[in-house]
Amino acid sequence: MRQFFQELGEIAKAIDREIDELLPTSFTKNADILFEAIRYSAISASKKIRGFLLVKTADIFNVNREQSLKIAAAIEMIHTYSLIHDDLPAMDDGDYRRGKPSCHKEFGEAMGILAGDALLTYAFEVIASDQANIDPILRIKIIQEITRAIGIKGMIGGQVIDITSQNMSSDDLKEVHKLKTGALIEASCVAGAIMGHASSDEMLVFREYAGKLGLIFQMVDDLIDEEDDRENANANLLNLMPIVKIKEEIEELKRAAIQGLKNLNNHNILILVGLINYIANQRK
Ligand code: GRG
Repeated sequence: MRQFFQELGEIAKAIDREIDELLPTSFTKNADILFEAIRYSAISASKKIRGFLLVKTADIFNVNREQSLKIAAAIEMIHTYSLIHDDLPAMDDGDYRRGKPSCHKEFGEAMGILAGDALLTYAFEVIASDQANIDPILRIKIIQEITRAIGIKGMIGGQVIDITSQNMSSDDLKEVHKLKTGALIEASCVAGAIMGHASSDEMLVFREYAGKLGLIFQMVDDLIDEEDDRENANANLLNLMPIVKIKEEIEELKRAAIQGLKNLNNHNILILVGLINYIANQRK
């Protein structure tokens, strides 16, 4: 596990450097506040799990790091946008994020909305641009995968169901988890596989693995909520299933995901096994 944490830390730093280089610092003096807000949120204490997943999946196919880090940085910009918007008063109304005041608390609500919008838009500018020399067909496939994951039938749809639904069953809530949190995690892995020209069979394995990883991620987050102040909490599996059952399901999802990866018969998948172990065991 020590090697896993070392790699996670190194890649997180490399993604941070990439984001730092990619993000513009200025455009016109009167808009400098926007760049400050974007950098405040995007370059901060984040684990960079989605970007790590993308880079390590791409590594399996020996994709050039310059290329995978660029797309990983874009994925992390999209993730940061979702957190900035999720923290807004109209959503989860979060005062703190990544160990400091949330974006709108620091820069005001309007700037929070705009910083999120700008990060989302800029991420696609990065992916579509030719600066990393990625085959344009692959760029389109990556954009297709990510937009599907974060759009109406993905993250946004999941957030809407979460906000508007009452009396969800545990299965309903797991579907929301898959859309709201899992879809971008799945897309991160699939984007790495797309960059590596994975075959359709390989693609399926990565999709299955990352789909399960995404669901585990949110199920563990629900478990963590047990210790938190849940006055304003969203729907949580803890209210719908016994803890022991949630833990059993996490173990079963993990087991199935690892088995799928092992069927690829490739030694380089071990880091993805490390990742799912790490996510499943986080403060569980
Ligand atoms: C409002 C557009 C919009 C979307 C909101 C993604 C989403 C939909 C909501 C997620 C909000 C949230 C806090 C979910 C809980 C899962 C969680 C802890 C996400 C944080 O992800 P980490 O732990 O964060 O990977 P870091 O800071 O390490 O990047």
